[in-house]
Amino acid sequence: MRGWRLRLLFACTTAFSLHAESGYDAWLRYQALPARVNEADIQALGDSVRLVSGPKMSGSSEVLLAARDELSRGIRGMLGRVPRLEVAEGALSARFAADLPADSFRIKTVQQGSIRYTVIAGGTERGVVYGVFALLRKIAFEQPIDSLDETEVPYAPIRWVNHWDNLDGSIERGYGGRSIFWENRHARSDLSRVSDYGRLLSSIGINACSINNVNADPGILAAEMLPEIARIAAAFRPWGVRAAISVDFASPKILGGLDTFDPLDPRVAAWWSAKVDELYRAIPDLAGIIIKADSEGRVGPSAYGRTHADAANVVARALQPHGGLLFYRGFVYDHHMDWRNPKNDRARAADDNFRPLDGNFEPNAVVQIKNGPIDFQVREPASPLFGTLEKTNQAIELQITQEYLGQARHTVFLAPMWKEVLDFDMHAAPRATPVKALASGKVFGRPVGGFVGVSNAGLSENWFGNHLSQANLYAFGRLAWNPDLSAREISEEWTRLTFGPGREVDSTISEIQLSSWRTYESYTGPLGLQTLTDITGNHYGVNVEASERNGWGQWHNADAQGVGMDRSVKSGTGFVGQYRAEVAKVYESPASTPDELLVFFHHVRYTYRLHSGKTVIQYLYDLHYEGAEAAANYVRQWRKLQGLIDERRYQEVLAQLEYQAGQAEVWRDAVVNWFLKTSGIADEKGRAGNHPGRTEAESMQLEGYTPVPVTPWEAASGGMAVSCGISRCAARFVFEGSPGLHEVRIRYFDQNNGLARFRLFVNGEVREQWVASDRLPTEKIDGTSSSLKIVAGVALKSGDEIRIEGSPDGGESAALDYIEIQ
Ligand code: GCW
Repeated sequence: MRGWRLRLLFACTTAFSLHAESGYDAWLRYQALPARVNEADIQALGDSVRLVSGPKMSGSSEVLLAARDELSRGIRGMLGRVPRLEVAEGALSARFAADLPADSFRIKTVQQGSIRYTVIAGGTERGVVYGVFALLRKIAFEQPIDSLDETEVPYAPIRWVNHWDNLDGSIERGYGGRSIFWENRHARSDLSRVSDYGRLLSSIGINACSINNVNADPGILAAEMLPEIARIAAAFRPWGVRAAISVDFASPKILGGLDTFDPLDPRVAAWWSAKVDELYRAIPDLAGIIIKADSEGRVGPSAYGRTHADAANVVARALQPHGGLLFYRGFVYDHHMDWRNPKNDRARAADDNFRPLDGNFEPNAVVQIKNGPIDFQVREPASPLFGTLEKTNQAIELQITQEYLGQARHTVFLAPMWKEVLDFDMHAAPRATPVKALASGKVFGRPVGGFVGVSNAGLSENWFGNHLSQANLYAFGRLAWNPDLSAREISEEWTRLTFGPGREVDSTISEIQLSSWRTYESYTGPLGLQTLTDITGNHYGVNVEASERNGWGQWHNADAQGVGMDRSVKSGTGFVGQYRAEVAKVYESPASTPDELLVFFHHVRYTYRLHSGKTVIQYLYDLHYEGAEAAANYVRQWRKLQGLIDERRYQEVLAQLEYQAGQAEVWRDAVVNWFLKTSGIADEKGRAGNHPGRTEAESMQLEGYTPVPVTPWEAASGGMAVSCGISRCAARFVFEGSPGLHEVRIRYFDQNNGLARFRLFVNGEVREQWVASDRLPTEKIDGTSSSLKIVAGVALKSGDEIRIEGSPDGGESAALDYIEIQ
């Protein structure tokens, strides 16, 4: 009987759960749990759930009410019926919450005689919300909830996200639509997205969010802006998320009308102090201020010969009376470096700049350090600065938005990469000193420290523009709360909550996620080459030489004999010497440097043998083929999930993975061909430079199309494309392969300045047509616009004519690269 009932329920809820989902609820979907819909499960919680917060706060604030409503929403969604929920005060608070540190929580089942109830206690109200989300996760994971007794304390007090949102509503390096905060230099009139975002942040323990770009518009501090910031802060407040802002260091001059912004000028100090007072009158719980100075064209203390500590401190002091924090970014470097000088090295910049200042910062100032010494590349070693600062607060900055990591068009789950950095032992003291402990202030007993993630979620329905990219925000929050969690645990949690439950679903998605960073690395920049992208442009498409011979310092020094930056002390830039001796010892010689960072630290010949025994060049070839194959495999894996998850997200992720697989081939061919040409060393397996079944467009019979060289040459097969300068052009050739059903793969270019149309004909009959309507970030024919159309199941025999017709539109010339028949 019971079995039947369960099965029936299961059938209903499965059907129900497959309704189209937009991704808006992310991991807070609260899907009905078929196996648990019975009274016993609800009764496990007792007659009620009581929420109590530490004595410092009042018992009925909006945070506690949000916590109660969330609990009700979650339990109703998953279990069908809600027990009594109470916000309790007084004795319960003294008994369960009084000893809890801020932001921590306790969940406990209490049995008093015949009365049983569950208490969720928080050191602060925020802790209560975190406890609520933790209990809801337990229910979602179908863990026992009938005799709970556990306490969780967050690893670090700073668990922030930064947004690089501009006041006009655009987002620097944002890939999920426009700003949820700003439009047209005002806070949006409808801030419900901010509130829903606050809920997501709160669910993973994030307690503050900065709301404007670190490349800050001075206007953020204008008097008329403060009420707007206050509205955004109010939308976050019920979720225990505090707002913060980024400021322009020249504000005293630009906005305040002073003739200087010299941090040591008393008028400047007075201006900051008055401005910060004004800010706190409008937003009493403002979390703090972030400053990017003397970096990438931003002005800073160097204008007056002052130090970064002087700059940080003048604002930090203004914040002190209000309990606010000042974050000063460690991302300071010269982007006009002379590449001809082999001793120059951008990687040195953070340590060179901040080492001499250790101990000179105010106690509420925090140096915010990017995970690696360069800039969010696909792989970098940990920044040596984590191990250098002993008397200065620090926080690690991780990038959730996938700037150099596929811009939410490639699935790249970042927890495995972050874990490698967080767990890396910097040997800064005789005991183990992993980056997570240093950044959190644990090693040198700093008062504050922790984690900052650059999130840049936007107005797109699924927040990031890619359903699978949501996992990076989830992972960031979970790691900031507990960096000892493994990448696998996090990915399994996220998958279960976001797409599950379902065994096949859980394992397939988790496996894709867990391998995705290494897959991306293998086709975009293995061995520590860094992401081989257009570094002076959109940071997206392939462009192997873009980082060379310019002042930005992301050089990899590839020449005919070898590749890599010599950063050793003995013969190179000396960067290795910035690490503590134990670490420096490993990186100083190629023999002891791990393969995956070899060319980050050393210039080696292409014939140099890795620890695996392969030569560098063969490894580069092999890995690019493996990476592209792994990306293609994601599509196959994903297809198995049809019918097991809702159709809308199934189709959207499928389209994204298919796109990624096509793009991985462009990367593969470009990087492989580039190294083949530069090194002159053949691929042992004969793949590099050989493309079976491929006909270059420039070698077809052209009607109206003209051949054009592509820049960079490696972004197009054979270095050439054909482009159409009239209203319609065509290219044709005769198929000479074996008869049967074939896949016809057309590589064309889809810029963002037009909607060119294409038609594929076989023997004069239209077989497929499409519009090049993607919004890829380029107006050029290059590695970014290179796109793939696959037409499957085309019956062909030798002698058939394949003809492709292109109709340009706007600036888009219906350019074609090749057709490949498989
Ligand atoms: O990675 C670079 C980005 C810039 C960014 C800068 C920074 C906000 O390309 O867009 O500027 O880092 O972190 O300040």
